[in-house]
Amino acid sequence: MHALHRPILAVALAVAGTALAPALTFARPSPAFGGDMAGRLMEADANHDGLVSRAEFHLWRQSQFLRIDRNGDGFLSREDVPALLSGRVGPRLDALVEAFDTDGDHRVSRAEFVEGPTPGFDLADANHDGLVSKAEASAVRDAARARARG
Ligand SMILES: [Ca+2]
Ligand SMILES: [Ca+2]
Ligand SMILES: [Ca+2]
Repeated sequence: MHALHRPILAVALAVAGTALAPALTFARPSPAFGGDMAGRLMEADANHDGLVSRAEFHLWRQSQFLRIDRNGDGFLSREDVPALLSGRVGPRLDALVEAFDTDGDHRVSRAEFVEGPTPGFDLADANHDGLVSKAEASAVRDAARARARG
């Protein structure tokens, strides 16, 4: 960890952290994150047919996993949060571990994450056909924005 004290690296980590935070927001299964998630859900549409299938969603989760697993050990844990960001990002990661850690080892394996709860997808898939359309994603986003406005 001594390398982290070098200022340039610290800045690089701060920038990386801004990418890490939304990834964690997405992963966190809380009703409040619905809008945030829906805005980015269409990123999972790998074949660009305007629909996100569960298979596409799971594939997308794999790329999210690689983003969050910053130390590349194959598990999501506090060790992936730079000390610099532990105050802001740490609690989100704790929430993620709480929601996704099915075997109770206090870290989240790739399988636990990829196959874990999908509250955002479920919320967006209003007609329960296993596909999220652009319209469904927009509807969730708009509803969340309306809630945010009060
Ligand atoms: Ca698709
Ligand atoms: Ca890790
Ligand atoms: Ca685990």
